[in-house]
Amino acid sequence: MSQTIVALATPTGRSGIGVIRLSGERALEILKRLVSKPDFSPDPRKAVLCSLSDPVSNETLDESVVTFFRTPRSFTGEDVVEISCHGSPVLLRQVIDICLLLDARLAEPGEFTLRALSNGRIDLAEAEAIRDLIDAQTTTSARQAVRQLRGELSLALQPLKDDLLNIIVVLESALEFVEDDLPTVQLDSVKSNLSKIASEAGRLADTFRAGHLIREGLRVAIVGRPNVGKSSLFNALLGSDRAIVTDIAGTTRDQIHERFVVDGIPISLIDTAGLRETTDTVESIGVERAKATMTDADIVIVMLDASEQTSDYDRQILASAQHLNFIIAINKIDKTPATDIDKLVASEHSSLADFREKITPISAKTGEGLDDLRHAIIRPFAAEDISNAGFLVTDARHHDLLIRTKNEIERSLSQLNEKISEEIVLIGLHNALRYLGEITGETTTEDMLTRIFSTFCIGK
Ligand SMILES: Nc1nc2c(ncn2[C@@H]2O[C@H](COP(=O)(O)OP(=O)(O)OP(=O)(O)O)[C@@H](O)[C@H]2O)c(=O)[nH]1
Ligand SMILES: [Mg+2]
Repeated sequence: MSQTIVALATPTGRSGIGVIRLSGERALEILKRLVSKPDFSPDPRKAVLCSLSDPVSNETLDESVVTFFRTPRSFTGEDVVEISCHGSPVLLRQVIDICLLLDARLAEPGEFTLRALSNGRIDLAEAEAIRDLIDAQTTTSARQAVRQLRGELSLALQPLKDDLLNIIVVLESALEFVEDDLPTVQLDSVKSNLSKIASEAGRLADTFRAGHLIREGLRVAIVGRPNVGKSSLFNALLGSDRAIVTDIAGTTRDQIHERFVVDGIPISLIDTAGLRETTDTVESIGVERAKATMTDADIVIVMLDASEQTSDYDRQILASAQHLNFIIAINKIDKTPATDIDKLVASEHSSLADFREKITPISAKTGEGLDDLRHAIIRPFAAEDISNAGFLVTDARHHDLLIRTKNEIERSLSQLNEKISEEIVLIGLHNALRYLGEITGETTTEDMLTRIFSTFCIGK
């Protein structure tokens, strides 16, 4: 029997309420000691107001609400006790210490969820969804995590596993009767089912492009020569005066980054030091950092000043962005008569004619063009509105396993077409079934589980 575990389920620090959770055989016993009532027998799933006290000193610790969940009808499937104390870090520490004295041990990261998995309360994809929901940075990724938590991925995979297993059974029975080849009708149906499974695995894998985007987001760097208005744009996109803006060239020296969201995609926006040659040591370090950041970014916004001719510096910056993913923001259109791309390109910025598609005219000062710029940032990554997309695969592990499943099945399919022995074909199909099982956890190794659960937070 596994040991009873305890952890703070709410964040550390002062708060209205702090919840301590216990799971395991001794959970109720420990609660009885904490409320100093040896015959305490709370109704399962009912909140009860209790006085907690220190069993050694008999000192009253808190007035708390406790809830008991009897095995197997609990999150972990074991006896679970949740104690809602007042959210004092000192008090919470004291209650946890008492639980440890009473023979509980501190839970490892994700251990409550791991127990829920081991006891068959949830599958691995659902367990990972709990982690993703907790870690979600945007409402879009939270919504996707909830869909996975409610079993959408597992449900989508079940028919693939069932069909694959049926095919394996057919081919294995054909093996037993070596003299008889599989009748053509049956073979055709096996092939067509296999290609359906492969294409469904492929379709699910393809949703990862959008799924990855809503989960990991984009790194976006604003670069340009000094004073073009990079920090002004940074502030305007964030809607706060985060970066210092002055009319002195070389104001920004160290880069700063902040997050915001466009259509469900989390964006990490980076303001950089203006690119120019300088003898100032601090500024030149900033310039070097800006260049490094540029190459690391998913997309670079090269900023130009609409009220000034494109300079050699601007052209150099554009040249260094050539091999990167970049767009051009022509800023300060409030200062020029030409505010649309055609006029800008026809007047001060004729050397940009080749980049027409990449240009967005903006004014960081008045806010004009900023919506267009927001969309220009995400356009190369999200063709359609992904905040309202269907179910998306968001986990790289799931994506990888789906691709492997598809590849194995396609290989088996071409082996069938080439009339290669069923024995060989079956190897690939068994692999495919194992990969699908690894997503939901039936065939996941201990090592893998340890690795996955180490990415969870303590108390979950
Ligand atoms: N008229 C007008 N002025 C702007 C606009 N954007 C920025 N400015 C002004 O341009 C000057 C430079 O702006 P910053 O945002 O500090 O420019 P920067 O590119 O961050 O400059 P460095 O940090 O020195 O590289 C400030 O005086 C801003 O008020 C704009 O859209 N229109
Ligand atoms: Mg700046």
